[in-house]
Order: sequence, then C-alpha cells, then structure tokens
Amino acid sequence: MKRNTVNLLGIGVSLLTPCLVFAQKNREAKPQQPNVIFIYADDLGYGDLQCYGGTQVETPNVNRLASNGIRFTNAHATAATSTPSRYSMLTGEYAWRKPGTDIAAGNAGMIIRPERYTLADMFKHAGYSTAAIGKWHLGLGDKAGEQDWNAPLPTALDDIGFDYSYIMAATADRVPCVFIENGRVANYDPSAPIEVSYEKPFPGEPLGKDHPELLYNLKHSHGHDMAIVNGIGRIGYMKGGGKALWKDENIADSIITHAIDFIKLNKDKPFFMYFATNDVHVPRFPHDRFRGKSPMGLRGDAIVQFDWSVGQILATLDKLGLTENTLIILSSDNGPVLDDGYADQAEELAGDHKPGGPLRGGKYSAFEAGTRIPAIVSWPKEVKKGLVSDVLVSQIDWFRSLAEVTGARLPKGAAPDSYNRLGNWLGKDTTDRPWVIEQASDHTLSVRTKDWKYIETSYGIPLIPWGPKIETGYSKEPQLYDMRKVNEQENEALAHPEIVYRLQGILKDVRNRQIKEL
Ligand code: NG6
Ligand code: CA
Repeated sequence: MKRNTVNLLGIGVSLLTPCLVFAQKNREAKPQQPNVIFIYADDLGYGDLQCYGGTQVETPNVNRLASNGIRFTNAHATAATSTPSRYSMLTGEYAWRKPGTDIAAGNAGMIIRPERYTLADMFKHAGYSTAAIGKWHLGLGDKAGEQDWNAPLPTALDDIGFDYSYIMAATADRVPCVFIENGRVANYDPSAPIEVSYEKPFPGEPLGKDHPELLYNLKHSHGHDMAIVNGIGRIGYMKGGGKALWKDENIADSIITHAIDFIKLNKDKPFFMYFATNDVHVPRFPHDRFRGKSPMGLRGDAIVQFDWSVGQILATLDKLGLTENTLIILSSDNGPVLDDGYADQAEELAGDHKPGGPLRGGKYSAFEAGTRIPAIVSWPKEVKKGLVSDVLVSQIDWFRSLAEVTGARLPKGAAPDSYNRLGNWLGKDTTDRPWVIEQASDHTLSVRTKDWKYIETSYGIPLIPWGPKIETGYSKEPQLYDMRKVNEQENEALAHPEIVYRLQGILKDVRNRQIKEL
C-alpha cells in the first residue's frame, strides 16, 4: 500500500523512491521478532507431568501449552544437576570443559564471567529486553565467599546480558535466603545486616543439627542442618536478613509477580525472559492454596504450583494479546529425585507415580532419567499445534537455534558447542541430532544416539552415597544400551564392540573439539 503511494507521487520525489522501497523491503524481510520465554523447572522429571503420562497429578496449564505446540519425547538437558546444566544452556559450551561449574554454593563467585558471550547477550544485541527471574545458581559477585551482601554486588547478571534480574542466588536450600534484584538484596533491611559463610557458623545463630525444635516447617533427612530460616534448615551459615528473608511458601508468588510485571512493561517490544522456577526443588514448601491438591504430598503439590505458574504466564500473554507471537520453551534443568534431603515424604507418598517415567536412574545419574527431561515448544504463529516429536534434541542447541530466530550474528568463539537445530525445535525438520552428550554429577559422560547409549567407564559407586536412593549408572566396564528397549537394563557392550568403538570415537572428537558440523 505504502509503496504504491510512493510510486504515485511523481517526479519530484521519485529520487527518494528506491530508498523508501528498500527500507520497506527490509522491514518485510525481517518478520516481527517473537518474544521468547523459557519456563525452566527444577528437578522436574520425564514422567512428572500429566501430558508425559503422570497420573497422580493434574497439570492442565502445561497440558494446554503442549496441545498448542510440540511435546518432545527425546529431549536432553546437558547435565544431571543444575549448575552445569544451566551453564551449558546459557553459554552454549559444555560445562565439563570449564572447571568450577559443579553444583554451586550460595556464595560462589559469578561462574559465567562478564567477557563470556551469553544467550542473554545474544537477545540483547538483537534488540530484546532481557530478564532472568527465579533460580540462578551460577554465582554472583567477583569472588567466592567475598561478597558483601549489604552493598551492590560488583558483578551481577547485567554484566552477562540481563537487563533485569530478580533471582535467588543459588537454590532454596542454600543461604543466602533472600532475593537479589538487579545485583542487590531486594527489600534490604538495614536493621539486619547479612553475613554468609559456607565455612563456619556465626556465634549465637542456632543450627538445624542442634535445634530440631526450631525446624517447625520442615525437617531435614540428610544434610541441610546448618542455618535455620523460616523453620527450615539450609546448607551454609547465615546471619541477618530481617524482612528481606524469603518465606518458602511465597517464592512462587514472588517470582511470578515479577515475571508478569516484566512482561507487561515490555509488551510493546520483543523480550526474552528466563523464568526459572524453584519448583520442584527441595525444600518443597508450596503455598497453602496448593496443599493437598495432589495425593503425593509436598512434591506433588509443588508440581501443581509449578503448573499454576505456567498458567499465570499464559493468561498474561493472552490478556495482552501476545500469545500468537511468543515462543515458549518449557523444560527442566535435570531429572527427578524424591528424597533430596528433607523429610517431605516424597518417597512414601509417590504411590504409582514414576517421576522419571519408564527411564532408569534420576537426578545426578548417568542413566537416562538424569538428563532426559520434558520439553515443550509453543509459538502459535510458526509452530503447528498438538505435535508430539521423538526427534533427538539437546538444550545445548537453544543458543544457536534462537540466534537463528532473532537473526543475530554471533561473535567468534561464542556458543562453541551449540548448533542451529531450529528446524527440529519448530517441528519442521525431523532429522535427529546425530548424537547428544549427557553429563552425570561425577562428570561421567554418555553419548546418546537415537538408538544407542554409551556410558564411559567410571570409578564411582553404583548408588548415590549421600541419601537419595538413585542408581548412578557408573561402572568400571563400558556400557552400551539399546535405547529402543528404553530402560537401560542389558549392557550390550560385549555384543556390539563396533558400536562402542564408534560412540567412543564421537566422544573423543567432541572432547577434542574435532566436530565441525553436525
Ligand atoms: C545436593 C543437595 C541437594 C540439592 C543438590 C543440588 C545435600 C545433602 N544435597 O548437594 O539437596 O541441593 O545438591 O541440586 O546437601 S540442583 O538441582 O540444584 O543441582
Ligand atoms: Ca535441578
């Protein structure tokens, strides 16, 4: 329409015409960039959601998201615990390449250094407003243990591409138990200065191990017997905090409120929001209104609370008319665990519920339930509704696949392990990734192809030694499983040495950065 008008304007302005036409074409060539939201659950297993076969818990909002997009049945997190999984996803580099990326303490220094080009940098440079809301667990400040929590932190998320952040430094079971907003403690209470240590207790502060009577909200089953905050024992020592201390039952409400505010504020321009829930990590302590909503006790109720959070985001997008052009990826950082250190009866009340579905192992483990996770993608404008895909995909590829969506050009060396597999993620290409790499909690690596899985030899013991009853998948023998049989029961390494050899070769090439293309 506009082009016609320009053409009709006659000789006087015709010199300008090519320029205007070019600008117009340019605008047409670049479709309106979608908003991108990651809904990243914590320890949510392959079998935990109703749309993945969970029968003991209702997750209507996640079901709705899945029926509006694609549900992946062969999607993989990069690692079986939080910090390495998140590190890999946000940098596009395997965490096992980078020392210091294991489960972080609450006073770890920033693990992703400011000079690293992150997924958030990519969005920001593509013109997006960016935010991280919820669980962080990738360190803050310059140096481990040296943060002054009473002042702005010298390095925080704005140094790695997030315009806005409202986060928990680590996990809810680790001190400091306060939210950090844009690099400083939210609701800071000057009458209760904050001190944090992972080495020694603060004189006069009661500890969970000595004062079980003060653990009025939740008792520990293993570990988690140091500082007491909100009647719950934690990992690490802490003093002060006053009115800034979180109440576990309000965490989901706090983070969703900030997420909704961020969406509203940015409704007129493209935004990227990394929304990382505390659910369903321990301590599981959902709000009263979710109590008893599942037959599985606190863990099931935390899944219901997670589903509610998803519903809040969907409703906000609907209300603002943003649903059509918002790309949502819902997934989890690693597989499930029942007893992860609190007496919340997760094991006793699980009944028939299988948090890892048919898969063997769980959080921490080299077996499949450690890293095969739920993954749902919805983008009504571009993605067909109601698809279920068994294409082999990995979270490591979100970085370059989304760079394709935004049209961003990445600097040299950025996201070295990430590949553009956008076609897979949008349901347009069903070619499997040739392999994915999975990292167990002791750094044992596995190579998974569509049909086979090789677990490298490891000297770890067969069961997690510190409490959770989970098989590690570690063995001094090389292991090879036929994944068409799903549950990794029969080691076929001796029967198929040529396949073992081929998968070992892939692992060696990936380790030595010999893979150029997929
Ligand atoms: C373990 C904790 C566990 C959980 C995990 C990290 C103990 C005994 N266990 O060390 O409760 O916090 O670390 O989980 O302290 S993750 O999902 O953040 O990786
Ligand atoms: Ca986790």
